[in-house]
Amino acid sequence: MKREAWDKIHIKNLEVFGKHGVFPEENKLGQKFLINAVLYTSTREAGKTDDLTKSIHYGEVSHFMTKYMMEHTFQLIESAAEQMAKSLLLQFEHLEWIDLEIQKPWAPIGLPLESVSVEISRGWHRAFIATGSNLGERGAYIRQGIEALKACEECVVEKESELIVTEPYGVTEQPEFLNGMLQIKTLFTPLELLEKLNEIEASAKRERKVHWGPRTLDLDIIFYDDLVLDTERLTIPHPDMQNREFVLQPLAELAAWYRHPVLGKTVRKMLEELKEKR
Ligand code: A4P
Ligand code: MG
Repeated sequence: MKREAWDKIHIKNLEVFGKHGVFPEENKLGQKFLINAVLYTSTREAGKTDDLTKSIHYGEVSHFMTKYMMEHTFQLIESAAEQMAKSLLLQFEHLEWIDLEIQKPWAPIGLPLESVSVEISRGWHRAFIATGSNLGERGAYIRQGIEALKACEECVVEKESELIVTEPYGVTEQPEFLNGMLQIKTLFTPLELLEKLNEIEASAKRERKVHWGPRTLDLDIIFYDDLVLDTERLTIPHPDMQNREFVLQPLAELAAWYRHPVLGKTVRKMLEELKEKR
């Protein structure tokens, strides 16, 4: 869901005392900070039932932020905002997205400014990750990959497809593959997610030798929200997914209705068309 589509809870000018700053006296004496937060969530269920547990307790969020700002010391308000936004997103179940502003009204720069502040926007993204292996203990490598993603605090594995045995595509002179699909939510940017996946592949002793060749573990990003990204290191959606039954079949198990942001077709439609071509 797009950020604009969520409901919002506003916390305005929460005053906290902290010791963040690049000057030693700031870390020693401390000063006043003001926090503004917009919490994106769905208040619909809480609104209908009058049940606080279905929403985000803004009192708890305010106390959490106050404590966080007091217990940590950062040089930069950029870091304070970044780390606190992450902790809030991990802590509060119904929090999908947050706009967080940290103001420093007494910034010691020797000039009469009213205030300086940093404002960031952070939240959960949905991504689909294709898993593949055609060397050694294929199932164990894939499970190892899934466990590594689960162990990473920035990622939550929401759904896993069945693993299917597939004929090699591209370079056909190689063993059969085991393929699957994961739906995750993640706080990582697309590039950070790629780096994490590469790290997990490397720990499964993957060696990049032959393009399209055999591998112990392959983890590809298929979709990331409805982002369209073309860079040297990363293409999203995966540029060849519509031609790969070993991607579309497990993806259809999790999200047949998902519409490709460039081709405009659902996963189910792409899979049907591919099967017709066979
Ligand atoms: N890269 C760009 N976009 C992406 C993306 N969306 N997700 C870059 C992941 N990586 C992406 O990939 C090379 C580089 O692609 C990455 O470093 C990243 O910067 P790689 O996995 O190192 O190289 P590769 O796998 O040898 O090449 P390629 O083109 O990624 O191969 P594929 O597409 O992974 O295909 N047949 C069956 N039945 N099942 C399979 O799983 N897999 C392949 C490999 C061939 N045939 C197969 C299967
Ligand atoms: Mg790959």
